[in-house]
Amino acid sequence: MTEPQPTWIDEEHQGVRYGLAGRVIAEQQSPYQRVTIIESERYGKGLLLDGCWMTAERQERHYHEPLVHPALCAAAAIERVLVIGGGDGGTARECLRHPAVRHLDLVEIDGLVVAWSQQHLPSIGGSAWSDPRLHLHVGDGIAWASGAPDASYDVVIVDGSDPAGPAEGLFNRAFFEHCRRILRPGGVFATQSESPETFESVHLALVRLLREVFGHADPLYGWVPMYPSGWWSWTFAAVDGPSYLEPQAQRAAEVAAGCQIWSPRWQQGGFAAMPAFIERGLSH
Ligand code: SPD
Repeated sequence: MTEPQPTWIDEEHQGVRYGLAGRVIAEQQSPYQRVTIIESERYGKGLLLDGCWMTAERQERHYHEPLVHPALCAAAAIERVLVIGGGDGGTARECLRHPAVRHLDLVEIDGLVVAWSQQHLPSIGGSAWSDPRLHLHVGDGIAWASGAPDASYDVVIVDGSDPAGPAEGLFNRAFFEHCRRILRPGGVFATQSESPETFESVHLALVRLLREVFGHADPLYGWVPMYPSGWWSWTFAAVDGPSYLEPQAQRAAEVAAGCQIWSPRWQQGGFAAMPAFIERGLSH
């Protein structure tokens, strides 16, 4: 059988296409969403959910390192970590590079995302899949957070997709209140918080809500070239104070040499790089 010729695979928003030349190698409707695996020349194999880019082998570090290290380098302790979503394994992989992490619960709603990531994108989860500290649960992360005991995690990370479909509940007050409740004192919460350009109103509403719920929340800006506009954000929150702004030197030193994007210097610039229209939007 001849292989399909490369074509354009696009995510489309508001009259703009964000695409890669490549071919679809697997596609299936799961109980939750359409799961697509592609192969591209530029970024290798990749994953889309409901037609939206999630990750790709040679691009994923732009997203996973900024989501993980500001939180893991700041929380008072990092013994117990919860990751909600993140079924490709990239967020878990970055967390488990921190030797002080003893137990990581990864709660992904869609078993097909996990199975196909392990099969087609094994480098993204890497050694996380066989790390005894990883506890994989295929189930609803919102229910997991609401059922978890008070003060049971040092870090909670939400690595969900966009606020439509199965990830919608990962953007609301009730869910964030549980995330705050299950954090230990000195704990840090982190979530992907969409593009300030393509999803300006979602981004603003999310940062405002996290500030209300946790008391402290700040967005970090960077680039994920395959995502809409390429301009992305991650938001960190904490009850006790904005510890996430400054990485602890010892923790940073343990992971920095293995990072492609994140460094203490990059993080400092990313928090400072708030665009003026977002600064204005957050001031009222
Ligand atoms: N619009 C893309 C939002 C993607 C968030 N999660 C990606 C999963 C990578 N682990």
